[in-house]
Amino acid sequence: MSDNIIAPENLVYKKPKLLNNETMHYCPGCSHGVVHKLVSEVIEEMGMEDKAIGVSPVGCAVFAYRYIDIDWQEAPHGRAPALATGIKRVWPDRLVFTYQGDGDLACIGTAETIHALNRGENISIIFINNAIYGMTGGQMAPTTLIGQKTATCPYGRDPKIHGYPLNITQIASGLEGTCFVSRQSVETMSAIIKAKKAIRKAFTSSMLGKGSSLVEIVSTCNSGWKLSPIKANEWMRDNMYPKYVKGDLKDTTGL
Ligand SMILES: Cc1ncc(C[n+]2csc(CCOP(=O)(O)OP(=O)(O)O)c2C)c(N)n1
Repeated sequence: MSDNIIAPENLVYKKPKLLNNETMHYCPGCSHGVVHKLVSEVIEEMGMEDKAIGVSPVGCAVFAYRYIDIDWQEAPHGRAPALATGIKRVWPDRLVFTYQGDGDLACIGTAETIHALNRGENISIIFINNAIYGMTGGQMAPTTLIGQKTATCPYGRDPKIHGYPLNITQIASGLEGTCFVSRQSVETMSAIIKAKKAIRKAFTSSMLGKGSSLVEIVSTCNSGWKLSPIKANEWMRDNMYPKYVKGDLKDTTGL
């Protein structure tokens, strides 16, 4: 089938120019690759290829800088929003975003996350919530669900011992500094289209100086969850969505 009979909005496999030919290290079925593609597409569509600066985390996305051909800065674990703050304040004309997992953003980096968002820094945070520490072998994260088994809670998360799942995106939506807070996913075409729109709105509003934005992507970690990619998507739908409800939690952008 030739490209010219496919409507542009349905052409999902076209590779963005910013995504290079490096072989990604992500596991088959992992959500990171799709989100990398969306971030690349949005930057290209905004014409910000030479002005985008990503801050990569410690976690599975630690090598994000290898795959998307823009400027990157690597942050110590959890410190990406503080680093992004500095970069954006020095270069206000740049599109500055962080790309972080739930362990990075909602555990070791909770303080940096909350305070950057509360200050209303004109940065965007892309938050990959797979309810687990993927890179280090599937330990419990703040976002791990009640009853979910991980390497460090093999009998399931028990709130009496481990506390409750942290809904940091909801907290973000209650902060005065945020202008756009959204929760999306990338397991179906319609979900991918919505996620891309949210990323675009986040990036656009930070360039317009409207404040901080956060887009959570409810994600799978089939290796950490020990499920096939298809089963992982089913598990995500059945277990993650009731707790991490998708949609826009806050939008004061007027966009
Ligand atoms: C200061 C510090 N503490 C702990 C670690 C070990 N560490 C590396 S990645 C990681 C967890 C990352 O999990 P998450 O942010 O959820 O991202 P994922 O790998 O699931 O994408 C941890 C604890 C580290 N590298 N540095």
